[in-house]
Amino acid sequence: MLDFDPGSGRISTASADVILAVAEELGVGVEWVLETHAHADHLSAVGYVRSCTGAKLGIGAGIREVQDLFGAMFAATDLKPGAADFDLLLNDGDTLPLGELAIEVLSTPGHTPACVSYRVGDALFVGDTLFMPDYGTARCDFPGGDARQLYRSIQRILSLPPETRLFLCHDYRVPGRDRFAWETTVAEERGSNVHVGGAVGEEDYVTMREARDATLCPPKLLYPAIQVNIRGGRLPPPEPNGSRYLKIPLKAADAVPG
Ligand SMILES: N[C@@H](CCC(=O)N[C@@H](CS)C(=O)NCC(=O)O)C(=O)O
Ligand SMILES: [Fe+2]
Repeated sequence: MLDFDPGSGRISTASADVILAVAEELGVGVEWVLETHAHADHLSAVGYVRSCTGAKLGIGAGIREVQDLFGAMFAATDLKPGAADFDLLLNDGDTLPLGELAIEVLSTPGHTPACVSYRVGDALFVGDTLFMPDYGTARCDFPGGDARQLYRSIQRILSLPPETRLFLCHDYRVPGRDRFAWETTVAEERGSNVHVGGAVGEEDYVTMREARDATLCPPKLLYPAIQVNIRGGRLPPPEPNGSRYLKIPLKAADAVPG
């Protein structure tokens, strides 16, 4: 991700550079930069990584829907037609070569329409679907989100072999747990995920998820993140004065003059 300070508008690549340095130390090339979805809480560094490495940028084909929803909200007329800000629009079952391995794409929408997971051998990168068993699952109240769809995507993940290792996008560290975590297994999620573990049915899940979502605040970086991430990590174009801006759609009380 890009480091972003909303107060000053300063954006830096320090965190991304740490990852690029690891690749360099290992002597490996970066062939693919694969997004699990257009993140709504941080600015993606994929554009920067792509420009440093020549890697191809992939994302779920549902990004077209996300671009339609948010492109209109931000009047982002510079979006390239056909989601061409991305090199690859991935669909369920697509595979990408990775040395002697292959990366398999699983469509896992619900948190957003573009959500995909990536399977490499017994490892699955699940994006925002499941979180650690003690935290639960992703929210479904962003535009295009759907709790029923997420439930079905999660059932698909949980039907994989129990020993499948799951790598998560976020860990919100529940109170009482002092360490961050990023890896779990299908067996652990099936057994004890607080939202879907045991035999939670679809209707109960949807009721719970929608009730919880109604209590959540938008992520602090929602608007900045979305404007960069639907552009494949590209900043918005400069205004006539040469500066680039991130917009905030206002919801002002009627009494406030416009
Ligand atoms: N407080 C966080 C919220 C981030 C957030 O909403 N995360 C999403 C994933 S992008 C989520 O699914 N959260 C689940 C939850 O809070 O229950 C922020 O401001 O960034
Ligand atoms: Fe997310």
